Parts: sequence; structure tokens; C-alpha cells
Amino acid sequence: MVQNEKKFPEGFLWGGATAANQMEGGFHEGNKGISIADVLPGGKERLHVLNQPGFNFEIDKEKYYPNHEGIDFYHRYKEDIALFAEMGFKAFRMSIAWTRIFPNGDESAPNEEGLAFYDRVFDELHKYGIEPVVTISHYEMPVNLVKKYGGWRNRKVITFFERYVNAIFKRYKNKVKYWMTFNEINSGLIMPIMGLGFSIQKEEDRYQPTFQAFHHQFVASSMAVKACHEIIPDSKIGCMILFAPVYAYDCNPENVIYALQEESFFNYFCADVQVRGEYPTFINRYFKEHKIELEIHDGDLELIREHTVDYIGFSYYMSRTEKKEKTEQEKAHGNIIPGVKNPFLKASDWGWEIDPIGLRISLNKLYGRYRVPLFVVENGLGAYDQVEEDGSIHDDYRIDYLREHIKAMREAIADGVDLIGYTSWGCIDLVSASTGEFSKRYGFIYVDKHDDGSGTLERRKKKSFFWYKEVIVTNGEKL
Ligand code: BGP
Repeated sequence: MVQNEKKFPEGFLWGGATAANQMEGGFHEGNKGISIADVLPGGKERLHVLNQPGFNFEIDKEKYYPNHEGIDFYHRYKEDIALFAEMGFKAFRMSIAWTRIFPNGDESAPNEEGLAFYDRVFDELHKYGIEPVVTISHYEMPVNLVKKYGGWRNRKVITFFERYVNAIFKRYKNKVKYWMTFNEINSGLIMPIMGLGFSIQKEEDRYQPTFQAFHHQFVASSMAVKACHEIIPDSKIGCMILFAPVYAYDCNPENVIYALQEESFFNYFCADVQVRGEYPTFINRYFKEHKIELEIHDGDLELIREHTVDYIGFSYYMSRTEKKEKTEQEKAHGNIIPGVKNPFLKASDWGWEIDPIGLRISLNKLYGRYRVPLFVVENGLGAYDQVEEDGSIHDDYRIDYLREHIKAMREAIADGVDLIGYTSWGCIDLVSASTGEFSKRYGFIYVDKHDDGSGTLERRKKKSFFWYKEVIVTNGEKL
């Protein structure tokens, strides 16, 4: 028997993660088209839009849209990548904005200016030996595809996506080895606007249209896996899921079965299709109960079966505790899916429950179920940072959070989990996806930009910058 060592393997991909729409800015430059992220306002209004029916995907000229300028990575990528290199990053997770490559999504040829921009970014990363890890679609499909076709509900979108992935695989085949298809694909179950490209108008939309849209994404994802392997033979392409392990509130079997059902539905439904290559059996009952009958074309299921992903990328921020019957008071309101408050856990300023052991549990659950390499492609603490008079930022709370999560990964490696990398979320401050705020900061690098849009965009190294540099240089030994 091989004894698992309690240390990070050689070549472990340490780094940071971002998404184009949350940092690039330049939303009108280089012929870029309008994406879903470009029509989302900031602050409370964003939360309202994401949770209420009937969003129209229009830009209101009177309003402020934080993603339009982001942190201006579009013009400052050299400066930012130099800072990542100074921290010793081995990998940088970023996404390509679909709307830079196909501004409206349905053109027949790609936009050269958009392609050239990412060439420059990848070249800059390679200059420092940083491996790009690229998400193909991170919450930002072209708005034209939403308005004209109805987002992922429409099967035609698969063809447009195919055009897009073929263009980027061909163009970057010598520059990008690690890919991921849809960011947090399972988030479409709760936030269809960002993930599936449509707004729920009535309760029934949560069933037939939602799962038809998922089916189209699964077909598109397998098609992308196939194309990626054909065009870039030494590539690795993964799925990306939002994983929050579900705990039963207590040992009441009613709560245990409820937690199990929630976990299967939210954490495993998409991963089962993308990793195992087939719809899980538990979903059939759900489909039946909600009268969902998928329209499946000849060849769809074969494609899904034959072209499964090489690894699982996942985000981990919190665990979730569940109880079948819960009162309003018991709910853990900040969490992505509320559940009930866990009395053993503290929460972030946004109410996200902090649970490093939950990461070890997630890694064990995922590896036990799928036996493919895992990649933690998002994890971090959103917090308010204070800039001191001398310009320093003492973010010890962030260091504590990350340290405990990295320890948990090390334990999981000793448990036998095959973990290939860790890219902590928002390695440079950027726009929050759920709230559109700048003040919810995750970075090792502070960006002088505020919720009202003011700020010089100047970059500053936080205390965590120097800490993470040590972590990387010692391959996770010095925490
Ligand atoms: C994930 C998304 C990211 C990111 C992160 C933090 O769900 O993939 O895009 O933003 O969560 O969330 P937030 O920005 O809402 O704090």
C-alpha cells in the first residue's frame, strides 16, 4: 500500500482566479459586444435582479454598471501579471469574454481584436512561466443570444458556442493547456440569469425550460471536450461546479435524507453528467414529479457518454446545513443557498459560513465519487479592507481564512485525494459577482476602486500578498 504523503505534490498549480467580466472593463473596446454581466447593476439592485422574475437585459443610461470599467485589467494586464509573477504564481485562472470573440454570439467569423487581446495576455503570462487556466464561459453570454434566442433554452445556442470554442481552441492551441467549460454550471439551478441566460418569468420556468437549457449546456460541454482533445491533444479540460457540502442539521433521519437529496440535486446532478457521462438516476424522479420531458436529439447521449471531462474544477466557499422544516429565524441568510445556521461556524461579513474542514470533506466526497483529479479553482474570503495612513493593508483575517483552507487541502491529500492545484478567488480585488460591489474584496492586491465608481485604480500589495508568496515558494510548507 502506498502511504499518502501529507504535502503538496511537485508541480502543484498555485495561483489565483478571476473572470473577464469582473475585472477587464473596456466593455466597449476592441469591438466587444454586450454581455449579461454588462447589463447587471451593482449593489442591492443586482441582488434584486438576480432573484426577481422578469429582468429585461437592457442597459439603463442613468444607472452605474460596475462591470463596464471593472478594474481596467484590459489596459493594465501587464502591471497585474507582473504582480502575480512577483507572488510566484504557477497558474492564473481567467476567462475569455465570449463577447470579445463573437460580439453578438451569432456572427460567422470571430473578432480579430478580441482574439489578439488574449494572445497578448497569454504571452505575458508565459513570459513569467505562469500557466493560464481558462474558463470558456463565466457568467457572460452575449446579450444578443439572450434576446434573440432565449439563452440556453434554445438549441441553436449550441452551434454558436461550438463556433466560439473552435475559434479559441485553434487560436490558443499552443498557449493554453488547461480549460474549463461553464463556470459553476450548477448555479443555473438558482441563478439562471447568469448561468443559463434567461430570466424566470413564472414558477414553471424553473422546470421544463431550465432543464432543457441544462441539457443544451451538457451537449455543448461534451462537444467542447471533444473539440479540445482533437485540436489540442495534450490539453486538460474540466467542468466547474459550485460545491458546498450539505450537512444534516442533526441525526433525525428526516433531516439526513433531506440533506442527501439536496446534495445530490445541487452538488452532483451536473457533475454526474459531465464526469460520469450520464444523467444520474435520482434526477428521473425529479423530472417525473415536475413533469419535465427533455427533448433529446439522436446522438446527444452518446456524445455526453463519450466525451467526459478530464478533471473537476470547483469553487468552495462554505458548507450548507439542512433541515427539512425550518423557520425564517433558523435560516443562514447570507449563504448562497440559505439552509439553516450551523451553530459551530462563524460567518463572513456577507453571512457566508466559514468552514475549512468542509473543504476537506468536499475533496473527499468528490474524489470518492468520481476518481478524477480535482482542482480548487475558487476559494477565498470576501471582506472589507482598511487602508492605513501609510498605505498598508493588514488583512490578517484573510490570511487566517486561507491558511486554514490550505491546511484542509493538505489533509485531503494525505487522505489520498488527487489534487492538482489551487487558485484562490479574486487574487486581485474585482467586482463581486453576486452584489456588483467593489467593497467585497478578496484580493492579495488592493485596487483603489469603490462602490460608487470612484477611485484611482491604483494597485497596492496587502499583507496577504507577502504571506501567499511564502506559501508558494515553500510549496505549502510554510503557512
Ligand atoms: C463564484 C463566482 C465568481 C465569484 C465568487 C465570489 O460564485 O464564480 O464569479 O465572484 O463566487 O462571489 P461574490 O463575488 O458574489 O462574492
